[in-house]
Amino acid sequence: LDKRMEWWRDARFGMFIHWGVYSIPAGTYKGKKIENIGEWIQFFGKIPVEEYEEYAKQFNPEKFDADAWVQLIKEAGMKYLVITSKHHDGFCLWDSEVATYDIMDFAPYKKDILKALSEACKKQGIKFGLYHSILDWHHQDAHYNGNLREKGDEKVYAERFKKYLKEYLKPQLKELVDNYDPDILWFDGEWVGEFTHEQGKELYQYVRTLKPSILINNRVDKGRQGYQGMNKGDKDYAGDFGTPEQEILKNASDLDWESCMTMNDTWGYKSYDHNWKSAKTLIHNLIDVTSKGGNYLLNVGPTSEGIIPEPSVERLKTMGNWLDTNGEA
Ligand code: FUL
Repeated sequence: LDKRMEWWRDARFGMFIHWGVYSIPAGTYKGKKIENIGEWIQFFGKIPVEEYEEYAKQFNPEKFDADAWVQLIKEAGMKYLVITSKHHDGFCLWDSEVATYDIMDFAPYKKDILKALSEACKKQGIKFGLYHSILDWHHQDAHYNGNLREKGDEKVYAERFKKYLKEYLKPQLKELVDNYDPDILWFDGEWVGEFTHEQGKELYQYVRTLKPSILINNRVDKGRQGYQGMNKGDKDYAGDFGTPEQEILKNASDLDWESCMTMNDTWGYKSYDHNWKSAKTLIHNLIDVTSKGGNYLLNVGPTSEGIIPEPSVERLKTMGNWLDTNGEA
């Protein structure tokens, strides 16, 4: 484990990218501002799947420039990125063979976003990670606990979920590992009703078999144990590192953990969220996290055109400058 974790422990600072179809409504549905985090607008706005699909048909981020994004990552002093290959809404940022709800088959853009980014990362020496949601609001068999499915026989749903794991989720993970050679798989949405601890352990093993050196977060398993993270010594719990969210642990230097955080109050882009943390606060957080043995995974939510919002860019550059003058944390 130590050998496998080495680069990640040294890395300290990474970029989280929440990007997808939700950047089109950008927090507003039918003229109404929908409360809560932007990437959840389908859920909180109670938007029917067919209606949400209309946004996907408009997703055409013509200003997206993979090299420029990775350049910014470097300027910020970050060493890795984690981007949403698929968030809870189910839309895929690559050309999935088991789905049509993806950037090639469903949206006008017709360019493989993950391909561009993974290549830019390789070229510029940045590690490449993928966030992949287990929960899926678009797939009929994978959104128990959502507001989009009728009540029914739990046993039937459990069977259907198994089928989803076998015929949809796992093939997708294989595509992702084979085609983009990710360094990290960052799971989420593991709370989905039918998903079990046994399935979590199995999923972990499956991905490790595909690529033995890959790192996998704790949300691959059920329950987010210990520090929202790893339960030290609990060998039965799958995952390589804990993932406290919007939170800095008090004292956990004996654990591998990564604190993910937003710069404003949303992960996915919301046009009217201007509640930015100051660069000073962000630098303070970075020091706080790394001094306690954690990594800091700081989020950006690009627009539907493919632009990283200017307030984020400014802050990232300020952080990079600070790191240049004050030495790496
Ligand atoms: C949460 C998700 O539900 C949010 O949308 C976001 O991706 C965050 C990092 O993890 O559990």
